[in-house]
Amino acid sequence: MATKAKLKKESEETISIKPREQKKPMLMEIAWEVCNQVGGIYTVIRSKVPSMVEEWGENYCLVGPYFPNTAMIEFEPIADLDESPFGKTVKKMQEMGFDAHYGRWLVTGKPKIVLLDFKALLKNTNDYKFKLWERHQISTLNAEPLVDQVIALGEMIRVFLTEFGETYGYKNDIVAHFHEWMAATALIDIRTDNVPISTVFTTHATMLGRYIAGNEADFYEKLSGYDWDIEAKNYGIEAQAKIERLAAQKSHVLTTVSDVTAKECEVFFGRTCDLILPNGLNVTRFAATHEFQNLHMKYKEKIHQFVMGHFFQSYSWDLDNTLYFFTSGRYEFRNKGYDLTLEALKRLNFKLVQAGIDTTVVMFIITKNPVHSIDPEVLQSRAVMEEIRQTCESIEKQIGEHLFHASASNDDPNLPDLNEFVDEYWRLRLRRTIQTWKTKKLPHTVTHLLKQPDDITDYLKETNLLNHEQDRVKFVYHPDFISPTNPLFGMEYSQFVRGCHLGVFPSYYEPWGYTPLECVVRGIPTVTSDLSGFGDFIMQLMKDYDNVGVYVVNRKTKNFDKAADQLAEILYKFVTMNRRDRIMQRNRVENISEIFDWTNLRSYYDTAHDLALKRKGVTRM
Ligand code: 1S3
Repeated sequence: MATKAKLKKESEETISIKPREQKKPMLMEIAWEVCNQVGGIYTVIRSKVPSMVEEWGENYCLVGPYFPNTAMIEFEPIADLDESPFGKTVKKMQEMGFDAHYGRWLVTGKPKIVLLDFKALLKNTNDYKFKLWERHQISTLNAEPLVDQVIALGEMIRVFLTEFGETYGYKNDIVAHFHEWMAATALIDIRTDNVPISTVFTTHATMLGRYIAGNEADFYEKLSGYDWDIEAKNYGIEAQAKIERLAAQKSHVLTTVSDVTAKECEVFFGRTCDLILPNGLNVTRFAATHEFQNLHMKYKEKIHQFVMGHFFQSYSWDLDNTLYFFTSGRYEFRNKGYDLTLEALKRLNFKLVQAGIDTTVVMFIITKNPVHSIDPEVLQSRAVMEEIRQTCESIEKQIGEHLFHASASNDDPNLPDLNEFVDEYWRLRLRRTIQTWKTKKLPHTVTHLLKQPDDITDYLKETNLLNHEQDRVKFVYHPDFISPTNPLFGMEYSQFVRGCHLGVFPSYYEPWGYTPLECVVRGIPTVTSDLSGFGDFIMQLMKDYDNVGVYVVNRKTKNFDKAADQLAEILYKFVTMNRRDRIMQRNRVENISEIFDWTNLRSYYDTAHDLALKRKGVTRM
């Protein structure tokens, strides 16, 4: 990989500089998603913590926004501000009248964290906006409300970093690592003010890339010809695009998460990325391989329960001959490849019916779109099925007790007629419950009452993929993320992933893409695309990726129709694989998970921080 060669050169240069007497450097990672889960950046930061704490110890601190509801759960204040430069700076800020909090983030690794409550600053937003325009020519006219919050938080981060430098004493040995434009106005300011802090900026997607790719065909073909300024005006995102661009240009070290996004950075930021920082996870592997296979069985059983409650009210089939596919992520119909996934599944359904294959595929689409509530009919069906189960358990108990008595008091070794052991009440109750449950209606394709139809429901309707009995591919569109409190699944997302057979993520725009990686580390095969950072990374890393259980759809070279064909073929092959081969494939995919452990991938971050210090003339000890 070109990037790796570059990395190596930089670190050799770094080593050749003689270390001078100095304190150990300080590292702060700053992001909107510190202690504030919005999307993938939260996963990057949170999962990386143990590895970062291992390297930086008490010299590491995270900085993010203070939101009381999240802080209540994830944040533990340090009551008496300690004597560390972080504690002292927060104290200073409090004395200046800012609402700054210092403590520990209650995640694995328990790092130090500073949370800044910017609420009180929102009333001054117009002044900050004027300053942004005056100093950096960033226009915030008609910008979305998030921009106001970002600017207010940025002002607090600026004060914090400037004060931190004063408290700690500038020795050019402080690194501030900013993630994404939402944390980046402070970077622009401290660079303009010449605050002697080394800065790293990581973009996890470009604003323009996300917008254009989501709306226009041939984004990648046209990429080199886009004018960032015209497009930013076009999409009404001038403020966001300019903040991002200036942060990228002014940082000492510019990084992104994949080679795919690095190309966008060149076009939209006018600067080449210094380094690529691939995303990892905290990988926990079991001593015995069969452990994760057992977990697959355990959680598959839970999904069976959902499927019975959801579908068997209308008709039933053999659950032992059923495969669970899923896709999940932010609701970006084109970018996340939901359009391609649906089209390929339509073709798969046709192929399976044509070939007379009796395997059933249940496709779960897990994303988030505005809903009123869970559909009461869906809940009702599940509840009645639970009643059937309870009735069966009562009958089972009754039979058991009667059978024991009959057997103990009878000399006849033959099994008595078990029917005699169930009394009329339970027979009737079971029959009535089953009768009230069964319906001729088709099983719902959507589990919730959506506020309005969307591209997914439109597609299912237009193509008549409405869970007909003869369809081999069934759909469950769940427009909310899965959580243990959700009454339909009652499981964690990670458990749901384990219970499935295949994750399908053929994204069109995906700087990295955690979803396929989350499958890999749980030993679940997955589909990705060569336009996603993860897909591109795996293709550079190994040749036989599909044999390992990572299938890549070639969206770079294939148009939508051909890519849909390729995906349908991949899915068809997967469906027709035998159970033994699927088990072996799960072992193989789980086997590569260690590559993505932060203990291996943190080194990319180390290089970025070393380089940032080096560009200020410091060598990390
Ligand atoms: C971004 O989150 P997204 O889903 O909006 O950042 C993630 C973390 O780097 C990345 O995995 C994803 O591709 C980006 O799109």
